[in-house]
Amino acid sequence: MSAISPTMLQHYHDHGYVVVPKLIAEQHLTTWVDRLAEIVEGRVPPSPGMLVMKDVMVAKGAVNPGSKMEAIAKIQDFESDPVLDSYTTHPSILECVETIVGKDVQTIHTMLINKPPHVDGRHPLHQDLLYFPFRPADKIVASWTALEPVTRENGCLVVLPDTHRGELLKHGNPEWDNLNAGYFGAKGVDASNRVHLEMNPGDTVFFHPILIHGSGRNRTEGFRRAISAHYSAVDVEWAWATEGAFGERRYRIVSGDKKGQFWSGERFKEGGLDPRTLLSSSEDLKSVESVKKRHQ
Ligand SMILES: O=C(O)CCC(=O)C(=O)O
Repeated sequence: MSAISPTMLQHYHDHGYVVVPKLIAEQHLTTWVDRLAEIVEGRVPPSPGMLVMKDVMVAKGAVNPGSKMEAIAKIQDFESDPVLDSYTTHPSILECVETIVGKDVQTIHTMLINKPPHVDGRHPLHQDLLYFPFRPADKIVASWTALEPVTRENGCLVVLPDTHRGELLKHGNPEWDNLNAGYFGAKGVDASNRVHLEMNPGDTVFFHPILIHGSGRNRTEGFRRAISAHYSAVDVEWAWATEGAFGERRYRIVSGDKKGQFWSGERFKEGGLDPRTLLSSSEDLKSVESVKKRHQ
């Protein structure tokens, strides 16, 4: 049975997000953190298609990390790693996802965000729909699970409630000195109503892809780690005119009759949206290209 009650579902529809306390048991969280360590410390090779991304301040030499773990900003696209993928297919997560977007879902993105101490590590306020070719937006949802206590001090998620009812905004580099590649900020955002989501290990927030959100700096000596995936219903349409800056990707169906198959809808809609028009400058495009290159 889904951990999202009708009242919680109403909260999601009204405000664009809902936090489900203690959704994931501690033993799973430990497994995923241990796997991160194995990959980062070179004891297990990154699985095919996985991007292990250094923090920009470490990459620039502005910070000298005290350990390999302190150097990493995130792991992206971990679905070919069976240990991390057990998050993507965790029954409690899938039940909640289906409660929100309907039966039969596929994964469209996965990541483990590390946020080490001593680096900037902030994620500007943005909308995830910027990165996804599928529509309608209501059939997409993010899950984000705290792997350790997540507080204002260590850079918890920040959301702007109700903004999921707005439009997808233009995004760009907010001109911070140390912004990780591929991190963009939505333009013209009023952040005065922001809510900080402090969470305990295993707590999971589900949020809408138009909800404006981001995260703060880690001001502690510890890590702030979270594991996250995006899902959509299988019956979505491709809205982009191009394959987009993040390249060709296969979308794996994780529930329903077609479980294990890949999304087979038509790509590249004629007259559709060119996702590059959502970025405000060619410099921003270069930043996306650099992520793409490292991913190949
Ligand atoms: O975990 C974080 O710090 C921010 C994650 C996020 O907002 C994202 O990747 O879209």
